[in-house]
Amino acid sequence: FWLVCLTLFLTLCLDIPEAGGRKDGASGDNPGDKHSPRSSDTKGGRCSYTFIVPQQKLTGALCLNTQSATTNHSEVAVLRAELKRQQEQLEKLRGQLDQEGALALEIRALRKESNSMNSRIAQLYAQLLNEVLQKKDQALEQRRVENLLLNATTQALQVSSNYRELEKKYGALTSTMSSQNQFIARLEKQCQCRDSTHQSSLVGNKLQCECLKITPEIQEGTENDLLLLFALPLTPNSGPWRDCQHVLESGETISGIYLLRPQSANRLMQAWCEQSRAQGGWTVIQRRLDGSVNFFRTWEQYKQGFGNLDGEYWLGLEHLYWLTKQAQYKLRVALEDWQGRQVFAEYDSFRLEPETDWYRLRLGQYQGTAGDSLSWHNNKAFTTLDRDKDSYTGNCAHFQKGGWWYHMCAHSNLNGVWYRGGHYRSRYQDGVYWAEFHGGSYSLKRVSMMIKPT
Ligand SMILES: [Ca+2]
Repeated sequence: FWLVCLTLFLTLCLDIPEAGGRKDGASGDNPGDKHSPRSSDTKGGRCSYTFIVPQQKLTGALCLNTQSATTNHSEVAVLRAELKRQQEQLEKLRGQLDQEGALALEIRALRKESNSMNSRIAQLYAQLLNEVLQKKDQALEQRRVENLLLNATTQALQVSSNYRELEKKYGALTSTMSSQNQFIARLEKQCQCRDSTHQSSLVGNKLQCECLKITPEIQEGTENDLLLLFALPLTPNSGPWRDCQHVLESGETISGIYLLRPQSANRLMQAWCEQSRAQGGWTVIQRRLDGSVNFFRTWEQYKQGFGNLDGEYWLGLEHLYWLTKQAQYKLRVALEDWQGRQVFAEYDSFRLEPETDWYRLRLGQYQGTAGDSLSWHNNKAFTTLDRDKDSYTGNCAHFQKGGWWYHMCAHSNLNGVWYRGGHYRSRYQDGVYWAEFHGGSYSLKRVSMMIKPT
């Protein structure tokens, strides 16, 4: 402001022609005396001041009151001081202005920064919001899965309790059955049933079934219970037992089909119990007698078992594993040729490793009349047409047409092709044979494998 005023002041009052000093000098006065004041003529009355311009280059301006005729040195000093003060003030203001300018720049920079920060914050907020929403979705999904799991667990519990209930019913039915049997026995006497001394269990069972139809008490159970009842083995007492030795010890001395459940096994199975030969108590695990069942089968079938319990069958490797796991068992192999000659091979221990070890055979000491054709297979894994675990380059099961604990390949194979008549003609050694008894090219008539706890 002071700068502006001073400029204005100079503009208004500087009506002196250029180099006014020169004019004054030309008028004849002493040009060297720069301090001597001069009164102006005030032509035109435009300005009431007269400027005294020094001869050397002018660095500032002096304005003196022309009204007072006698200006002295002190007035000039005062004016100079005033000028100096104003100049100082001006400088100060300029400094302030500079400072303010810097401040303004700083503020602008800060504002810019703040703007960019704002946009960054907005971006982060959007991101956060998105994440929160996602989390919420995940939580919902988790809750849904948890609910599903809970439902499944409830259902499993329900099934389990149903199963227990069924087992109870089954037990009750068994006892009913037992009392029915007594009732039937009395009826048989009364009706003078033709064959009161049962020649075979089968005839006995048929009689039971006929009598059951006419017994009113049996209809107390539901239809399902009856179905369950008749699906079970046709023996007077329905078990399940640990094995056929257990069956025998329970007083069931008739050979036939029984329901078994090995200890610590969660599966039920049916097997033929041989109760008359070799002191009884034998669980039959394999049998051949008429070639009615094809033994050229897959791993899964050998694992689960196949065939007919009252004819040719294979009990199943998994069943065998569970059976032989519960105690020490011995194995008896009974063989009969086409001339009716019967021999046997017994091994004082017999068990299988689990499926993870391919049901590897663990066999004890041999004794018997057939000759030892199985020890060569001891510690060998089981091989089927679709799972080659033998030591031969090819698959022995392909050539011998049945699953066995092949080595390279076999001294015995009771799961081969059942050829009628003994000696057979085939490209491969694929009959039902026991090498120590009649060699590899003789297919035996009847064979069975049985186990019993020692
Ligand atoms: Ca092989």
